[in-house]
Amino acid sequence: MSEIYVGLGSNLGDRGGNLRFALRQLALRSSLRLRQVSTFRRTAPVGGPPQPDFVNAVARFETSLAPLEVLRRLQDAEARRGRRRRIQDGPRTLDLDLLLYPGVSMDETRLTLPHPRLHQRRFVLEPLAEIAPSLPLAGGRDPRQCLRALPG
Ligand code: PH2
Ligand code: MG
Ligand code: MG
Repeated sequence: MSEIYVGLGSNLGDRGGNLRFALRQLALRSSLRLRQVSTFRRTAPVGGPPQPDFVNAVARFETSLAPLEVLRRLQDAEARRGRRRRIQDGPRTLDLDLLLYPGVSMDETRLTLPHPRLHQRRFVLEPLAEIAPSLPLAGGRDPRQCLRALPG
């Protein structure tokens, strides 16, 4: 069993409802067990075209699935919420990103682990600091230390 972290985001439709749908959908099968969820936070969009605010959260799951199998489950849940991949970094009903899979570091077109922008994104680091304050991230720093290193 591995303890993995998933970033959740939505800035279209019922944003909180979309995140709750994803958590329910992912936990339907016993191969992914929901262990902890951060609070849902409203965040200003980072990058991309002008777009509505996001609701973001981070969840920890226990899983027997391999990283690419987890990715498939995340993409399946995104598709079930009607996500269309059109504009890069554009508005989305549901975005599920595999952030960390312990002991796995990989760089493929389909999946990069750890998530390459994890330690630079306040909308990921703040909820992660809430549920995993001492988790070692880039360069051995924990989420709070990464937050302190952010500009502004
Ligand atoms: N996701 C992005 C780009 N920008 N901004 C916020 N606040 N929250 C997100 O989840 C987000 C973003 C690409 O996935
Ligand atoms: Mg994303
Ligand atoms: Mg994504």
